[in-house]
Amino acid sequence: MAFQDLRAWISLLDGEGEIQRIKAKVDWNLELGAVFRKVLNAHGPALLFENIKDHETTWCRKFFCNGLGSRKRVNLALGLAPDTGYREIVQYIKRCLAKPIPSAIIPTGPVKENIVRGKEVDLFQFPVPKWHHLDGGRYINTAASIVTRDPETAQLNAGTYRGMIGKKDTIPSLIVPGQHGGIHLSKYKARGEPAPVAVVYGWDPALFMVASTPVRHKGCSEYEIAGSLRGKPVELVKCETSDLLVPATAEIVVEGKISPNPEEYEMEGPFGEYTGYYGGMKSPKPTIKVECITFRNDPIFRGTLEGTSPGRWAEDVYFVCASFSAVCWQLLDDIGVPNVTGVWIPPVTNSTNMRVQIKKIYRGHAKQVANALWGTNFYFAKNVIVVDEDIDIYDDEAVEWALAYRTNAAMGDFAFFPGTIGANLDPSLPLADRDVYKYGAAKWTRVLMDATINWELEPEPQFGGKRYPPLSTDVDPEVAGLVEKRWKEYGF
Ligand SMILES: Cc1cc2nc3c(=O)[nH]c(=O)nc-3n(C[C@H](O)[C@H](O)[C@H](O)COP(=O)(O)O)c2cc1C
Ligand SMILES: [Mn+2]
Repeated sequence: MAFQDLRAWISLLDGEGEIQRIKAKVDWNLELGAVFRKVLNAHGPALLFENIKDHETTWCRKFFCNGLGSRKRVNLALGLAPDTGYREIVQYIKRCLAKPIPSAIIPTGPVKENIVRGKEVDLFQFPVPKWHHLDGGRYINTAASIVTRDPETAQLNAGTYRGMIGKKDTIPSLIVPGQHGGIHLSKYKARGEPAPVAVVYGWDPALFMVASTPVRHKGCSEYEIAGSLRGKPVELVKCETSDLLVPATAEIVVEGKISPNPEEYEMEGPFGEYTGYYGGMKSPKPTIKVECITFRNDPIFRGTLEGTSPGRWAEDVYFVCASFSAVCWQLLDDIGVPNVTGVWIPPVTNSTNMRVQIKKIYRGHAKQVANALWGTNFYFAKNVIVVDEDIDIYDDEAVEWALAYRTNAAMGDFAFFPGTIGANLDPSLPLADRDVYKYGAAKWTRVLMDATINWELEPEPQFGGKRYPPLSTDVDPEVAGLVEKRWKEYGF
């Protein structure tokens, strides 16, 4: 479903009764984050803060969040029926990933209504929250899309990478080296050139979804994948200070450069992260030096709270579970692993636990799945559970049962793959193993839990030579029929 801009999305949410406007004065300093946190934990509505302390008369006075903070709202954003389940959402996104829609470049758009440059630049004009009390600063880049261009291939990329306000014109950022944006930065660094960057705040929710998902976009960018999700080309305009492209109807665009010189890095971190813990060490990080800001009249700023822990939710998990699952499934298909019938990364923890369902055709099939995943840049598949097609990967009870009765460590059903790339924000790693600036990637030991029926098992002669005994919970059909017929007689 295509939304012309953030405003069109907000008005749809209004019509659906899915947004609450907050007119009471709210402090950007911790209070806004605490209100949002309480709403998230209660699975509440999207929020539009219209009265923010210290921002009564700044360039930007409004703050929007939680637009995607429920399965219903993810469905509304995608144009699916509001009660569509994740099984269908994953399949829908997977289909969209396969057919990008070319973007259109247009001469200008509302994002150019206001343009400030050079010394006028002042990031404190935006109602940027200090989200959590131990955060290293006011995190301006949370639901923001960071646009860069590969200096070799000219390919654009848009990724969600966190960044905080350093000075009034700087944003030190955590752009992990293995991410597409990180790869671009390293190419500029190797040339000794600054990397042009544009940061997009507030547009069609499709962009936030794809920029937050490691979509593969050979020969195109996240914009064309977003076009596919929304079913309409993305209209782009050229930046003022570079040849980067941004949506013509975005609320706000920050343009700048990241210097390759570590002496120009500024301190960043820590920040309340997706794991539900604070993450990312306070350290000097690549820093966007802002040269220009363009924004619409009366712009709406957009941000999000990350992090789940038991009973506590986040906005992004509602779509990340589906979009990451779709990406992995597409990946396995493209690599050529046969008979993958489903992939699911449960939403509760923005999880590094991943479930894959296969129609098993040979011994070693589950290992093939794990090897394929671990050979890619997809960094979420730390613990991979593979099940047979009779186990519903969306059903926790079914997966638990398969893990209980279809795994046997002695027969190699748990396989470890040490020393792989991993996620630097995973607090279960020793600090040294999280140092992405020293090693380029964090260090994980990946685990396969093969909960498919093991084809090495001896057939059981007493049950007709099958590898597994019959299910005793299946009642003999004749008796089942009899019981059915007599059910009322038993007093039920
Ligand atoms: C709210 C949010 C914050 C994120 N913050 C970061 C971050 O600070 N650094 C990072 O490298 N990835 C971060 N990610 C994950 C990336 O957005 C994701 O991996 C995406 O695929 C990056 O784009 P790319 O594949 O084009 O590199 C974040 C995701 C979300 C949803
Ligand atoms: Mn990308």
